[in-house]
Amino acid sequence: MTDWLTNAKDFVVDVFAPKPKSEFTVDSTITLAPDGDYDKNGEIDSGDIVTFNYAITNPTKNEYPFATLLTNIPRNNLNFIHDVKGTASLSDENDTITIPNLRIAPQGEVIISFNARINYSSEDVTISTEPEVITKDRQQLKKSPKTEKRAKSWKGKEFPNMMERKDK
Ligand SMILES: [Ca+2]
Repeated sequence: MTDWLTNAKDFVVDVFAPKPKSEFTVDSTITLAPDGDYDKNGEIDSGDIVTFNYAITNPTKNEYPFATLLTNIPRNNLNFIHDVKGTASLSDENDTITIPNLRIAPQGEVIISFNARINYSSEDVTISTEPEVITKDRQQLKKSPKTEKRAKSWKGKEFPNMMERKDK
């Protein structure tokens, strides 16, 4: 193999080799919840239920007891927070959602998710989260970029009958 080709191959291997994570990270996604897509169009609309998912990764040797995940979710476009997983406590005070009392172990990972229904709205609304993890002394460990999704208005669709009784 010629030198330039060997060099090129080494370069490619180096670029694509998985690198061990060394930084504290917090990632978020917003997806349609299973069975949350009420109008079955595969898109997020007002009235649908979405899942907020968070993955906190701590590759360091430090333990963070009593850490808090600030979702920075604007709470006003959401209702019916349910199906909370990965945490025993969730606060939806102060118009946002906060997950307190997390124990983040050294080289540990914390996965949290919950579902929320998007309010019925005659306007398109944006739902978003900008996750941030702070220590018990309120020092910032990590703040990640905002994840946002557009939820379409119910205009032009049949307005669902909220009073419909399911138990008849
Ligand atoms: Ca939908």
